[in-house]
Amino acid sequence: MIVLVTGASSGFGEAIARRFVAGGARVIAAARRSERLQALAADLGPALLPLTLDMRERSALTALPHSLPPEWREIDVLVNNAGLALGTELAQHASLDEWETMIQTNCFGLAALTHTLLPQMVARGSGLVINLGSVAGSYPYPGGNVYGASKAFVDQFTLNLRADLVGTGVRATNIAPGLCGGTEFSNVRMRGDDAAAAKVYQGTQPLSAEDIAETAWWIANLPPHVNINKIEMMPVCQGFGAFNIKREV
Ligand code: NDP
Ligand code: 8X3
Repeated sequence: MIVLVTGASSGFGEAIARRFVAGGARVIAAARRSERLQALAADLGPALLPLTLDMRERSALTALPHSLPPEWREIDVLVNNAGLALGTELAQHASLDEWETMIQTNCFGLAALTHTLLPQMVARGSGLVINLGSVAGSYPYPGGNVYGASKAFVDQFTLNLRADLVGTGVRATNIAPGLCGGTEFSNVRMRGDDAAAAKVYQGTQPLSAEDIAETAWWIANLPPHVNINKIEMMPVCQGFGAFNIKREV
């Protein structure tokens, strides 16, 4: 099994790469920070191929798989994991540049890479696209705005892939996690304010990257007639908020 994992330089992507290599797969590990990928390759050996890739660079995405060594080109599983949230400001105070980065990475990059790799999967009559969505794609919260909307795109894109792929043997899944610690997600979202990032997880037992990796491994190893459309995961300590109502006093 050849697996392309985006965002493999940290968090879920790194854990997914480790889990699939441990299970006997060959993994193409993609991200911008090549030194992280080189370290992962040094750790995991020849079953891991590091690939420097910016999900905002359309031409780099469409050049795949031809830019890979020939023996790595038949990709069985695409894990569209690279993504980010930037900021927690309300929409009326948010940065338009940050909105653009989230939409480019979480939506366009994910769609473009899928578009590039789907024809070879369809031609072979098998393949799997695992997209990393979020509970933020289903449930709104203050400050979620474009991040939540980008993950709603991931949810609906996955379902529409399913609609288009019926009869091809190619599968598609949205893994939608809630609070998950031990990754760089909140450090990035808080723009490097590590104390603010740590507070997000204070007093909780969040999901771990390994929980997500195990789920991805399970999905990829189900019998070929089984498609998990969406799997939503939360730590037991997380629940739902009440509707926010502004009352006149
Ligand atoms: P991390 O910040 O630890 O990992 C994000 C990964 O995405 C990094 O490897 C980063 O690599 C990569 N990435 C970001 N921008 C780009 C880009 N332009 N081009 C290529 N790679 C990029 O976060 P997580 O592991 O926690 O998150 C992974 C995914 O899971 C994201 O899509 C996130 O939205 C989603 N998610 C996370 C949750 C959480 O609570 N942690 C919960 C629900 C969903 P590099 O910087 O080297 O390019
Ligand atoms: C990450 C989960 O709740 O921070 O997608 O939006 S949340």
